[in-house]
Amino acid sequence: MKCRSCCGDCQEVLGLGEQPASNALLKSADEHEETYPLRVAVCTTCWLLQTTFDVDEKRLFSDEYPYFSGQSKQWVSHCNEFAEAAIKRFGLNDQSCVIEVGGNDGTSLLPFKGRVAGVWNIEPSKSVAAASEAAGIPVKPYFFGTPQGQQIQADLLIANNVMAHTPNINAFAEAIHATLKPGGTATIEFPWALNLIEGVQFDTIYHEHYSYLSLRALEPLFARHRLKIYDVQELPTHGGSLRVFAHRTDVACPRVTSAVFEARRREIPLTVPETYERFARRARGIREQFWDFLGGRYQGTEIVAGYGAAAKGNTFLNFCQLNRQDIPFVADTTPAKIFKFLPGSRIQIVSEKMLIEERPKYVLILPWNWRDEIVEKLGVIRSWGGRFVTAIPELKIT
Ligand code: DWN
Ligand code: ZN
Repeated sequence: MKCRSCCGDCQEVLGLGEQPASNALLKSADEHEETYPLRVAVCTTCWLLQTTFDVDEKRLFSDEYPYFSGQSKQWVSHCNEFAEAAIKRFGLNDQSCVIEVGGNDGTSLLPFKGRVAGVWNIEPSKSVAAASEAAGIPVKPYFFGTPQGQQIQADLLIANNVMAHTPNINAFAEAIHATLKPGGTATIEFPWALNLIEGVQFDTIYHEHYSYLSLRALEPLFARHRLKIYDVQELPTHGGSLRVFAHRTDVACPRVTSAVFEARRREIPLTVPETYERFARRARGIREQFWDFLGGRYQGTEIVAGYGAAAKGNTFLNFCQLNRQDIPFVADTTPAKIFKFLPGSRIQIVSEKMLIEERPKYVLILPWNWRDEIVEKLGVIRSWGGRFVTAIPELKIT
């Protein structure tokens, strides 16, 4: 296949089986669902890691999109801290415009509200867009990079965990250029492909994520669209993310920081084919390890409940071919998810209260990226000898 960014040749890295869309929750356990081949490949020219099969984005980011970013306290603090730092660093004031692409329920624009001239959330999914409007964050309801895009321009353009969500990464990059005021900055956060590979975070791979981004893959893409990355920051979110700062190249650009040079150096392993072979071997090893854990429960009678109906959890459950015989239910706090069924595995989502009532011996935390927050709030399971389990990057039972 040809690379979605530079049209170079790609080599397959890992197959994760036939999988449904990760956020397409089912209303009943026997509802029909579409599945699509989930495979990742890497471009040997620009080293962009990417899925090989494009599911229509309108199917993935439907009107019932159930992921609300405001559900995690840590994410809310992350957004608040960024807003404070950005207002200071970019001197944002009552003349400035801040735009977020895929701003979901408005969580990260909220702290800018009232402190700048205007904020806009470019968000096509109706469910989360409605929550954004309700929170007082106005929405432009279109897919960024598509022709119907309105011409608004930003002093600060935020694109957090969204650039992977487009099959047409070139149109997205071009839209960043078009949406930035000449002296404006775009800040783009994504789970860093370096951590995905080194931390065997294969569950981050699902149809919604068409690309797995690195500085190396973004720099030539941005250069083609008259954008330059002048700074980067490493972040702990989503298993280790990178935030890049990009500027238009048709106007004077800030000096490139040493952090950019350092990140480029750290990414050298991403240009070595053996890195990807090792990653695929380790992903299959994690599955074996989890099967061994499930098989080893006392006479198979101890309940292993799931916690967190995360998109990444579905990749894991479906790659391991698990169902409600293995994990009888998964708890989640998102009202829109409770009582629905996970795609593929068809395990029911329940409330946190129901999980506690069932007194499971093990609680498998599917969004391992929120492990600390979840372990702290669910400490009550210790009172009946319950233990927490995470499977990635290796089985951990505490
Ligand atoms: O790119 C994407 C990332 C950024 O967010 C998306 N396509 C969708 C989503 O991925 P995810 O679903 O893997 O994200 P999370 O944030 O790891 O999912 C956490 C899940 O766990 C949510 O359903 C909320 C839930 N949760 C909960 O019920 N109680 C989370 C916490 C922290 C809690 O205390
Ligand atoms: Zn490429």
